[in-house]
Amino acid sequence: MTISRAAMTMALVTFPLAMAMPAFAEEAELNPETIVVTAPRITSTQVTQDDGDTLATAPDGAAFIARQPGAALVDNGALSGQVQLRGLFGERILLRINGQRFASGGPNAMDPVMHYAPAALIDRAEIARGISPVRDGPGLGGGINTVLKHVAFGDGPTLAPQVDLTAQYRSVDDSVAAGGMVGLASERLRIGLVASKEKGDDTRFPGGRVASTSFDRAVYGVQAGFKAGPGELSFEYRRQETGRSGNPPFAMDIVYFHTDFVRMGFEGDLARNVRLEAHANFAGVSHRMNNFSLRPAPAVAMQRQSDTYADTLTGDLALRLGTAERNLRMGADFELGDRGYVLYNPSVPAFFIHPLDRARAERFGGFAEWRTGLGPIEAELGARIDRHTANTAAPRTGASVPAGPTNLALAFGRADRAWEGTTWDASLRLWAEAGAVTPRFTLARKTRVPSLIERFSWLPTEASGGLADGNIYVGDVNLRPETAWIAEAGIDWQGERAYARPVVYYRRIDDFIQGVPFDSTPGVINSPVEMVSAGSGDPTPLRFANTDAEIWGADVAFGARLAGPLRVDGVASWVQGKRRDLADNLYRMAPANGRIALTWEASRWSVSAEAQGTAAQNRVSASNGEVRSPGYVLASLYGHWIVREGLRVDAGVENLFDKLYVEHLAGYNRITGSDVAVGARLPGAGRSAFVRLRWAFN
Ligand SMILES: [Cu+2]
Repeated sequence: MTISRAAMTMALVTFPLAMAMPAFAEEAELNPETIVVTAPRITSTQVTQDDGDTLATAPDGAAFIARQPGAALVDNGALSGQVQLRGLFGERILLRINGQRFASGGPNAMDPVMHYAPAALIDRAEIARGISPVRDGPGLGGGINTVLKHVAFGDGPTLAPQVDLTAQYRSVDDSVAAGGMVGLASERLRIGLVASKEKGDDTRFPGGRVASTSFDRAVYGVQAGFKAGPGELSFEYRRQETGRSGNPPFAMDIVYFHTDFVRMGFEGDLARNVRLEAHANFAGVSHRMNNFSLRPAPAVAMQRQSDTYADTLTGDLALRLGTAERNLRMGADFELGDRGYVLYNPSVPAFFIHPLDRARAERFGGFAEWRTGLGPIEAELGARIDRHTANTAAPRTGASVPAGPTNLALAFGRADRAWEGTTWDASLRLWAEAGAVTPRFTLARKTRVPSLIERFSWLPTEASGGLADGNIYVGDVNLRPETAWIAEAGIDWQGERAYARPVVYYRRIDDFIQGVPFDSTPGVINSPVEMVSAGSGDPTPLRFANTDAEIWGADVAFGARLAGPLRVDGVASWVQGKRRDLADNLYRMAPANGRIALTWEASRWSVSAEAQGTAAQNRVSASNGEVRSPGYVLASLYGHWIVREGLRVDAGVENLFDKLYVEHLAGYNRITGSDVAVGARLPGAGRSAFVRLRWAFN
């Protein structure tokens, strides 16, 4: 929940803590619409620029963000949650970890970007709710940069230790999570280690156990920074080992992810008012999933396993001329991606098939941003242009693969398997500092290039980048990029005793990519694709196509001091999405929802009672066969106690009355032998107690 700036200034003891200092300088320049959500504060005095902390107890980084206004969690598995921001999710949001953007390794995004942000390692999330700045790259909607715990430069010439550790137990899945950072830093040098480990059993709900929801994940890494003259050189390496983890709305579960992240950077002032920033990054994912290790195994002939990889190399260079508040910034960046996956039966060596084979996506872009102002009005104008290419190899198939898929592979191998195009993005943001009120206004044109899955899936499969609607999809080599026209208006109001941050927005999206019936005679099996798809159990496959859509909505965060240490805080979100080319709703849109918390807040401890209400969702997508969901109300109790400066305990009970409910954005169960019926929407977690410790000093 949100803790106000006023509450955090209730100073009793002074404690020097520089952990809010950004390790990557470019992330410090945030627009006023960006909200910063931090890990729970650990001192009674800490005053930071952030908008609050969060009490999410789920292991996933996505859940950490999903409590914010306009945000929601698309739940595809305990470690496979995607963030929805104002109706957009998946690759439509510009997601980064420590400023690094990269491609998921799973064709169904079992490892969405926030899979790589275990809760125990998160320092903060910077959330651009409406649009991401053009300097961060192309992207259709908002952006999220999750910054992991890191060593900050110290004050003196000698190395001094820094520690930031978190441990948690949660009852609903009997899970433990522990992790953090230890390091040494002086004013010129910082070196640190990060590590985390999480393990959980199946999640319980009031009807029993949700099968195939256990999880296992470990992260470890090193980081270093060195100040040389006016600049800082930084280096970071992280390895993530995800073990067996369930994905009940998918046809397979995670066997492993082995993922490496390398990031190098230079940031510094070349001269007065000339700042250079440059980064080079690599992310390499290798992944295995199957339908027999974690869930009840089918007959040997039906057992399937898939090995996938995704490598992403990115680089960026930007020059800022001027001060932090009046400047011209120009830059160039690139992103080179390489992905593929093979589907096979481990017991039948000649049965293998590459639905995506050595597929490449390349992007080279440039941008300019002008930060200026006129009187009380502040402005940021930006534009960027990107050149894209995408291609893939002719698919390989084994000798035991039936004729239907083999012939599709041969036909695809003979076809044109390359695309190239240019996109441009532009944005105008205006805001004004007018005392207690900051009005904000944004106009933008933003783009997204189709994923390699959407473009090159020649084999009808359920690979859809995580839609989890049970439909079988094929791609289209000639898909056009999506283009969104965005208008947003909002007010940040901070009064003496209360605050409110309401926003309204409208997005008109041309060439919105969505599944449409494969041909003009759906259900009539008169094409090779429909034949193969019918053989896999879906006689009405969908084809990714450019359609037209619009999304509009409103959200607000608000709060007030009531009397003495009693305060109230709340969030409410409402979004609607429709196709413009036919009468249908967009798929997986969060129902209207809100939550309100009453908090008794002393300087070193607090207790909160929270109610969370979600409306029924009746505006469902017929195209995706989406099922309606009823509304519900949940209650929770939370508290925290700062035992001493730098040591904090959080505890609470979520879903206090053990209410049975389904989240509209959760998928449908695919696991037999679960306490959830096959095909039923996955239920939310039952009553759950948790306790968490955070210990930090520097
Ligand atoms: Cu997978």
